[in-house]
Amino acid sequence: MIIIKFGGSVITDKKVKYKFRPNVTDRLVKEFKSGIKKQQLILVHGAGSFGHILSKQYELDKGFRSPKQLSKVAEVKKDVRELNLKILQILIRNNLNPISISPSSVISNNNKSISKIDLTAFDKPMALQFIPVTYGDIVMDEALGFSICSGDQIILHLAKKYKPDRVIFATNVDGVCTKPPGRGIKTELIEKIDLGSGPDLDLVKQIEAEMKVADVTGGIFEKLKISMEIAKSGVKTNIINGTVKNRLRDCVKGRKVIGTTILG
Ligand code: IP8
Repeated sequence: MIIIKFGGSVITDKKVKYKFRPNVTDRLVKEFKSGIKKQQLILVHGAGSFGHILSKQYELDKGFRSPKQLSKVAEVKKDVRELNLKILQILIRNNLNPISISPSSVISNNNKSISKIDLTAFDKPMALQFIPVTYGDIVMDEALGFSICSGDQIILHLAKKYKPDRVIFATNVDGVCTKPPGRGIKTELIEKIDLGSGPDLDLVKQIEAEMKVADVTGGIFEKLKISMEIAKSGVKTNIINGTVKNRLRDCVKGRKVIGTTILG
């Protein structure tokens, strides 16, 4: 099994509300399709500018604060569903058989973390070789009323449960760097983090300040933390640049590509 995340910053323009990138998404779909052999696939996608902008503006990541937020929660949930529909359409046009799983129907949070997830919603479609497709969403939260459940959090749970051969995060950066890139400071891509050999956590913490755009679920640093959690259950993660042509294809094929690999 392979679990792939289409990052919201790849499939949308994260700075422009509702700017979907159909061509990029279509290319990514074609790439994993040509790379995959017979493995089962689960696809998870981020919310991008369909979820993060309003969530940040109305502090939806903090949970219920005021009744004024409710219409915004409703709106974001509709918006991320709309993004999901666009992706389903592209998958179907590429002759794949996706089954969409709405996170809020199968997941509950407690204080921003997943406390319940109904995996039969994934098991049953997979038994028929459908591709389960799910996404970052707002879900009900036992402590906070509602909270954000990122695609990365969902992947962490799925990876722990299904122990896939690999998790691949298709992001808009080459991987995790020693320092935030693009500020004239010398930075290097961290090619491999092997938890078994004790990674230098101070090094990876330096990238925390990287994401300047609205991102209520933490950006590349959060992704690294999640990948390290995934690695603890023995599952390998690749963080790669999905904006570069054929990188996802080659990664799915098991070729060595530019990126950060996290091993348990
Ligand atoms: O883009 C965030 O999911 P992500 C979901 O996977 C919302 O982090 C609603 C902002």
